[in-house]
Amino acid sequence: MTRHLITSAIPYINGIKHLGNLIGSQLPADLFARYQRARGREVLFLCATDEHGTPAELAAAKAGLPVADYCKQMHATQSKLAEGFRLSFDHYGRSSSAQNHALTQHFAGKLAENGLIEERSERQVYSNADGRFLPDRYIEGTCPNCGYDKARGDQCENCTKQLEPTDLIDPRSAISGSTDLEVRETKHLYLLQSKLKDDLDAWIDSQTGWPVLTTSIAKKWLHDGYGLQDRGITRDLDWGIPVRRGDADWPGMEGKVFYVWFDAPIEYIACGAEWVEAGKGEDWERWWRTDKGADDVRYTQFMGKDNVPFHTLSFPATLIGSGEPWKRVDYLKSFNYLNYDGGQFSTSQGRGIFMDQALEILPADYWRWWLLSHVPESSDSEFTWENFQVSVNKDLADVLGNFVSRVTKFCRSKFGETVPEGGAWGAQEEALIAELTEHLTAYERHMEAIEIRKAAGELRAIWVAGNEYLQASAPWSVFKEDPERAAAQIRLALNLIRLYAVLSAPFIPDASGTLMEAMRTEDANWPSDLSAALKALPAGHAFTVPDVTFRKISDEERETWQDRFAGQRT
Ligand code: B3M
Ligand code: ZN
Repeated sequence: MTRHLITSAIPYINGIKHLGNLIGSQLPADLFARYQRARGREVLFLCATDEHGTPAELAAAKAGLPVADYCKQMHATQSKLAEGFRLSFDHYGRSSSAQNHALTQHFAGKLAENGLIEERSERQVYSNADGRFLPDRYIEGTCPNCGYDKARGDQCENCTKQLEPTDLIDPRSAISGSTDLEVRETKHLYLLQSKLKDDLDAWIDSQTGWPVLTTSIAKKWLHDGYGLQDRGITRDLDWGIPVRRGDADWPGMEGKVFYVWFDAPIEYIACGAEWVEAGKGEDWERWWRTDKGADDVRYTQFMGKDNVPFHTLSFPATLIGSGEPWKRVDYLKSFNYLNYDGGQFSTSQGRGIFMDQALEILPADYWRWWLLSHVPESSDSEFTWENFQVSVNKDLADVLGNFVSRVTKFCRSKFGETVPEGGAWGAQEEALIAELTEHLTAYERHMEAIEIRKAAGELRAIWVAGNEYLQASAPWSVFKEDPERAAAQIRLALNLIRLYAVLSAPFIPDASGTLMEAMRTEDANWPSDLSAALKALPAGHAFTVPDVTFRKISDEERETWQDRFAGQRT
């Protein structure tokens, strides 16, 4: 049977992620992982923090911490939030791990051996006071265009003009403020991606099942010649993976590190090794090496659309260029952007709702349901508080929550807290099962194809069908004339609650757990035949009435939150 290797783009370490980041890769990846596990398939689901590069250094400096300490703390924070949202990673690793150091250096060594790496000399600004080369954005000065005195070496924030560090008037180091700067020669490594163009082209052509958004982005970068320019894969930074050729020193590269986008995707693989090191798994190569058993692995990646070129071109170039049999992605699911209330979510501007804040105001399932059912799949989508309130109140409280509460409370009052016996199914029940079967088939099809909005629509339809059945069959009136018939109806409805728990678990795992507990069952088997599945809880089986599964969001709450999140996060 196919095994599923699933990775989510690894979030930058530089701060707590907002809901736009969450729905752009990690949450949909979790949905898919949970679904595949529920279907009984073997899954390895990996994610990590992306800890290198200038943004990590800058964030650490802002927090007043050594960068290693900052990353360690922020990894712990991000892990906790991931747990809060019930992201079911088999391992949540770190791109700064020893495993990633070794593997990144290994790949660089192989690429060099295969003639795919070239040293090139460049001229770059060096700060004598800081004793280091400065990346463009670490240089500040006066903008030659508008006179703004805090323009950065890559761009003036005030007039948006793109700059070269040498354009700045009175340049100084953004680290120390020193003006003792000079332009020096420095050597960097370039990955000769252009030599791999034909291999990449052939590989992308062979990926017939990819979504249009993915293929069109890949082809665009491949053919306009820009994406496949040879890429500088080293940087003059202190923090990062030291440039080495496998185990050996790389003469002339002392004090340099690999570029963050070179080592970040390699962390997907290294994370497997971390998973084993952490004692959670036995053999990571069986997932990652086609010569070591990964032939029956289907590898699915999840990411935002801006990450696609790195995953369709740069990372495959590393893997192909190594000449070794590494598992490559089979299906790449990419997303558009989620906007926030008429604008964009923004980490730098603190705009929108961040993962920690979301969990402060409501449990994970409320967010998971809204985000997944509004995932920016075919176009950008927008979070508004009105829409959030309407969806939660309607789908979760009125449809699902209300069904559970009516059925369990009615049963308790008329038959007690056990599944009632007597009566038989009739035409109404047959019709319901036929309808549910149709929706279930569609639900499974969309989940397999990772068509998330469509899947959410089918799940909602499955909940609605139960409500309509209850409304039409009206056991509360039937009970007066024919208690046996009412018993049969309620027995079915109680079984529907268990079925809902099983089918909804990938979307709303906590609520699903609550329902399973209330139904006092551990039978979470995915149904193959609904007539049988709806008899899983036999007459006489005890249950309890659960607490409110989902509560409604009041207008007052909505307004309070709207105000609270209108400004900038402080
Ligand atoms: N950290 C960018 C992002 O979070 C980057 C992804 C790396 S995936 C290997 O969007
Ligand atoms: Zn300017």
